[in-house]
Amino acid sequence: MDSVPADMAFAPTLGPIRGGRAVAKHSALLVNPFYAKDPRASFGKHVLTPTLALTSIAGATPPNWEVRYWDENLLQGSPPVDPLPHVVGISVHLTFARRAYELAAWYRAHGSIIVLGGLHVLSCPEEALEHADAIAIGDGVQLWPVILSDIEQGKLQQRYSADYSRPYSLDPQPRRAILPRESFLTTTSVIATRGCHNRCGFCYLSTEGLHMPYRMREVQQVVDEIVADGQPYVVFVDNNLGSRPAYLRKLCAALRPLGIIWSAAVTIDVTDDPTLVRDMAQSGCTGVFVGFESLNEGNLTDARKRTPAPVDYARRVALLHRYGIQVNGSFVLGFDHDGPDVFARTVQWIEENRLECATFHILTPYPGTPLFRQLDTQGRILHRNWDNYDTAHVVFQPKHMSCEELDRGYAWCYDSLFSHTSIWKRRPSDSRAVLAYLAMSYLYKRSNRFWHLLIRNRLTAAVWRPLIEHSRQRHLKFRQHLDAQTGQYVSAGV
Ligand code: B12
Ligand code: SF4
Repeated sequence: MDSVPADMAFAPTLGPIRGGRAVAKHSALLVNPFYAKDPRASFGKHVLTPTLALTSIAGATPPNWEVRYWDENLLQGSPPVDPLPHVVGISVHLTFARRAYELAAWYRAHGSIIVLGGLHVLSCPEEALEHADAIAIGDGVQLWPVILSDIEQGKLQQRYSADYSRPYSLDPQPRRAILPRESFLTTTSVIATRGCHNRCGFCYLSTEGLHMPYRMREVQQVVDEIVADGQPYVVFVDNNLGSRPAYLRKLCAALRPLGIIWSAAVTIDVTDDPTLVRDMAQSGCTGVFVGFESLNEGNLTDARKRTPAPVDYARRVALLHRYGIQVNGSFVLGFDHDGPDVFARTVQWIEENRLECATFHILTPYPGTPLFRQLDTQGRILHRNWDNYDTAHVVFQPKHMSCEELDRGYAWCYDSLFSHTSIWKRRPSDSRAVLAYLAMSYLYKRSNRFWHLLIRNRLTAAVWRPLIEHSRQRHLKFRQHLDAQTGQYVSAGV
């Protein structure tokens, strides 16, 4: 395990308050606060693509306001105060809530107006309100222009709320021009759908008070955004791009002529229809992030996750591989049916099925979810220090193992998966794809010092762009091959 460089473990120091400055009228600064990085996971994931929250809000900013962006995780030091923003909008997730509040206090002391929004504001509005001039509960795209207009008119309220039932097509395009383009693998984080057909008890989507019906954007809107940003690789940040297979098929048809490559989070039932998997591959899908969560059916039933049975996961993974789609499996550890054997069983399964990548999470009860209520009622919540609710720390008492066992088991899973032996075991069965797989695996999973260097020096895009272009070219060839053999089994492992 790599050690964590100081600037990835601790937020930048905030300088002394220099009062008496005039705010720059009609200027807004949008901030993504710092969070500590897990040394066991890849640092690369933090600069894969930006959160879409702030670019979406920037897109909804009225034209008479100037808007800037600051992401503390890009390691460029202390956030800007010169010129002093009139309004500072900060995104709050529970893992960086404390930092968001520190930033709020700091900017407030300088004289800016503080607006807080994001998932944690929805889960814990009273807590957030103590640190803000105004809070936005729910969809910031609807609320942000109203808040700015109220500030202009001197009638700012403390709370603003909007649910997610408005037609998605009414949202303006996110404003990606505010991003430092050199700092991300790709700036095209894009969203096509909102919500999910499931409501798993541990997922933030089941937070009390969150009303997020499944919504799909016009396919053409999505395509226009992708074309406008001009990047070869697109990351869909949807909770589950595969919730409506008919929509996904339509989207694939529209993406196909663009010649891009893309990845997305889907549930494994996307493999119910092999022709949909083929359509995904032919439109440029090179990787999917799949929440398998657990290989134990009891855990899935307890979580109320509607999903194919774990015994059928292997066949489904093989189908994705057959169409050259890499699988990053997400596994949650510490459910009530998990004993100390869960770690070795999970890693063994991942290796047997040659998942190119996996992400492990210690079960984490997000406030407001059914899981939180259940564990709280059972007296199993250990503390409410949100900093550690990052799925890398044990914050509840597991049923069939000790907290230490869960903590050690989690670390062991990552150590095993990122080991030379495991990387080699999971190589694609097509020998032509092995070299590219090894290069990507080593760069992504075993180069955290290198990532630190790239991020600090804003070299992420410059270094990754040739690799992405190489993958895209390989995929275009693979697609030709698929086109020629439509309906047959192909193993390219791109
Ligand atoms: C991209 C992404 C990442 C990126 C970047 C995250 C970042 N903060 O910079 C990376 C890969 C680094 C990442 C890492 C992690 N992530 Co993440 N991530 C996402 C993902 C897929 C998309 C986020 C996004 O762009 N959403 C789209 C925007 C438009 O929606 P939104 O954020 O809710 O914003 C809206 C409102 O909340 C509000 N709003 C938000 N901010 C603001 C600010 C203002 C001023 C206003 C007015 C309004 C407002 O308006 C927006 C428009 O409606 C979400 C899942 C999802 N689909 O949301 C998970 C998600 C946010 N991640 C999650 C988790 C758990 C993590 C990790 C802890 C996982 C891990 N162990 O690695 C890490 C740690 C990072 C951290 N501490 O935040 C959870 C959070 C759960 C929770 N209750 O907090 C989510 C919800 C996934 C899930 N289903 O569990 N993540
Ligand atoms: S399937 Fe995934 S996104 Fe959907 S509710 Fe469950 S955990 Fe959340």
